[in-house]
Amino acid sequence: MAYRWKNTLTRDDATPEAVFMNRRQIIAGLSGAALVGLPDIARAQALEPNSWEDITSYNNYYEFGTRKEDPARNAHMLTTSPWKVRIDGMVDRPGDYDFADIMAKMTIEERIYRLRCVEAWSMVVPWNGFELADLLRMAGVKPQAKYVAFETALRPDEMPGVNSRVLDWPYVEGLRLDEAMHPLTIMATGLYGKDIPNQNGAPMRLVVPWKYGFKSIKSIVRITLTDTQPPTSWNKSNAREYGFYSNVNPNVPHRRWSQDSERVVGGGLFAKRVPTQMFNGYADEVAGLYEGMNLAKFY
Ligand SMILES: Nc1nc2c(c(=O)[nH]1)N[C@H]1C(S)=C(S)[C@@H](COP(=O)(O)O)O[C@H]1N2
Ligand SMILES: [Mo]
Repeated sequence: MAYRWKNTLTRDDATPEAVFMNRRQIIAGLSGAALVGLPDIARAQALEPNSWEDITSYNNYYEFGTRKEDPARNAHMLTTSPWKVRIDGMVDRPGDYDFADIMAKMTIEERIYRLRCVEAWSMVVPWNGFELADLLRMAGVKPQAKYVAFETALRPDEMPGVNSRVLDWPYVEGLRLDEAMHPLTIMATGLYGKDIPNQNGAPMRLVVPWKYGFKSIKSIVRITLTDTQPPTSWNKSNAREYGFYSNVNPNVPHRRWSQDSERVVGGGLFAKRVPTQMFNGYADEVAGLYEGMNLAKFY
């Protein structure tokens, strides 16, 4: 049964993208029609997805360049099939898993989440994907494991951006095991019912909706279960500005800008700024993971 966060109710059924689906990216979420008859309070909370155009042309994927338009221009160079994902470390069944075999075993559903970048912009994305917990259970997590480390592909021939030393390649990220196992944490494999475009992290990228966007690492080739906190790219690059946890928190400013509001991408003349919410609006679901942590502090 699909886990449904209360605000993941809507899709804009006037959006033409919604009608495109393929066999691998079956939409199992609520259709727009399901909104009809909902009380106004539910509509008011509902997230209106950004357009396909917004989501696929305004990206951060530094392996393809640092400007927002670079990934859409360059990411076609990435070969995503065949694709292997090494799952290793503290697991019962380590190995090189074929992405197609993973897809055959996982339940794909739709999750409409807000993505909040640490740069103070956001958009609402109708992902298709599966729960990371299901993949980790497939590999069998050993009891000693406390963290999950992730690694992006590093292909200098296909990724023009890795010739720049803007980050230490490959891009790496990490989660605490309980964060990784949380039902909101997904591996996204699709967008608007189609295969996820390369610029968004094909064939498989992490989405952790209550954390700043840089935690949602793209084009994953390796997942390692470990008992020590793994290094993460932005923390290695600047530990004073980017923490390991990096939960969305309007009360903790970035050292160079406020985090208390965000620019909503798209909208043209109607572009707006909205207040940033604690845990990006997912506090009811995830605040319990951080009991005892001082939410006024930088982590
Ligand atoms: N490998 C890799 N993953 C990455 C990034 C990156 O540069 N390289 N950028 C991150 C940042 S900063 C954000 S905001 C999101 C953007 O995801 P999107 O382009 O799908 O909106 O991807 C994250 N994942
Ligand atoms: Mo970001």
